[in-house]
Amino acid sequence: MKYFLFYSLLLLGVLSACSTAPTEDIDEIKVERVEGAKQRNVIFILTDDHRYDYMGFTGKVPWLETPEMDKLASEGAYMKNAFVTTSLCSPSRASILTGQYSHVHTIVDNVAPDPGNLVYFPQYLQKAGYQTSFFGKWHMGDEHDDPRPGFDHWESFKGQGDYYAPNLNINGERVQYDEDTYITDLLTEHAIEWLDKRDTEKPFFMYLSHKAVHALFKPARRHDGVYDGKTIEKPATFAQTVGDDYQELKWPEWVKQQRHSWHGVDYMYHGKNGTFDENLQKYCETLLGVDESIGTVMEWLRENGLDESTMVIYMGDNGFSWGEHGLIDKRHFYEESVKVPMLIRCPELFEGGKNIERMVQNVDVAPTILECAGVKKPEYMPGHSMVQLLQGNEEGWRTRVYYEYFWEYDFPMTPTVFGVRTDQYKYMRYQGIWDQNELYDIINDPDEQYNLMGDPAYADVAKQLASDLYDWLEQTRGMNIPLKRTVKHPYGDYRHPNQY
Ligand SMILES: [Ca+2]
Repeated sequence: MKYFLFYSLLLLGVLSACSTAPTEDIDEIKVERVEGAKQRNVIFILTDDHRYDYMGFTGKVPWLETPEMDKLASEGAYMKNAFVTTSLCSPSRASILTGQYSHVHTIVDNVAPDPGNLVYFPQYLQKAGYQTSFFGKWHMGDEHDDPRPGFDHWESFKGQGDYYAPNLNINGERVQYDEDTYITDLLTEHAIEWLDKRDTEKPFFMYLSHKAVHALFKPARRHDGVYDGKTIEKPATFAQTVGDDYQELKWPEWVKQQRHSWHGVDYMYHGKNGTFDENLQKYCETLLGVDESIGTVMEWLRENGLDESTMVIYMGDNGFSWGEHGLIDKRHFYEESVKVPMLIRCPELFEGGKNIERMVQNVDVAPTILECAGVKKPEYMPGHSMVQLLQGNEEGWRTRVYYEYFWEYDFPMTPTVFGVRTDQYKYMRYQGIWDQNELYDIINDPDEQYNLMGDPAYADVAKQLASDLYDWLEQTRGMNIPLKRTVKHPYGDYRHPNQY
């Protein structure tokens, strides 16, 4: 088996100092403690497909109310430029848990198998004396919901799970809940029960991973209908692909094509879940349950006198388009797809009420939490602890974030894309398709409307960013695209049904 694994990795071209680091055997994991460092309690709350700006305090959606998120932001920090390295559930989750890029951990899409050599950062916490727990959506590397390494207590479900009548795998035991049980509430309730029963002599880490607000959206019954009739002002880039206006703007053809697909505004979810407005309303109503969950967790911390010392991180696993470029959902490298909500609160560590502009990434989560646990970051993790930014020190912080998305058989309308973003520019390079690459000045064109590619005035910028992109790929062993066996009928491709 060992030799087979070695050979597979070699084939994938991902064998590197990064991916071969530790094994999943807890006894072989080396933990280096920082002498004298406090072992802080940490609660990480992850949500699914919540975009970065759909929160009450941003004012983006005037009627959306998220009082608990607002409070987290005002008492903590709003990371305004928090990015995922791949905008898709499984790859981003794997990046959070392993601190690695997608081409390194190889969970490049939602069906990629677990390569068997991944180490999840909670394994280091366990080794450092923490009690750890996982509640909710795992959906990463194999479909099963059996307990994964790193967690003393485990509650999860297969794949996407169900909003109502959920079925949980609780430490290996299967439990079926009734039709009135709503997943967000159930996970929160169980998380609080675990906190109540914890060993108060040991530090804790809790990973609360909501199914909400993933499509097909279903709010808690108490929230169902509260946003009936509401709509948003359509984004500036909503309509250019109705006709041919997009050609003047030099948008790629795939964007036009995707408009009438599972992930486009004209045929969203193939009509299975209502109109654009109805979907948007249900998305926002579903988010209200998550906001209440945050409130319940924060109330428990206050009641137990732990609200000053505990680090609480709220984050989304990827962003979501609501009509920008005529698209819905994620995968592509436009801002609303790759930016995620990230709120961090820990009064004992830093003063609240901050908006932090510097670019952070999902691969920074593991280093941040390890620092809070007084554990040195393993050398192979490329991310950085965000604690320095939270404490006002920007020295040496990154000036570029890189992006990769690998084409999926089931959703073939979004091509493979690699990219790089600075504070001012974004460069997108498509792979395996005859189409237009993209370059935007996101300071002067935040809606990403005017593609500057081919403009002689920006040729040097494009050339430099392309060069930076390939430097990153070369340095991180990202020059090979991981392929997976896909022999089945495609799921989200209405043009080619029942084909192989
Ligand atoms: Ca997701």
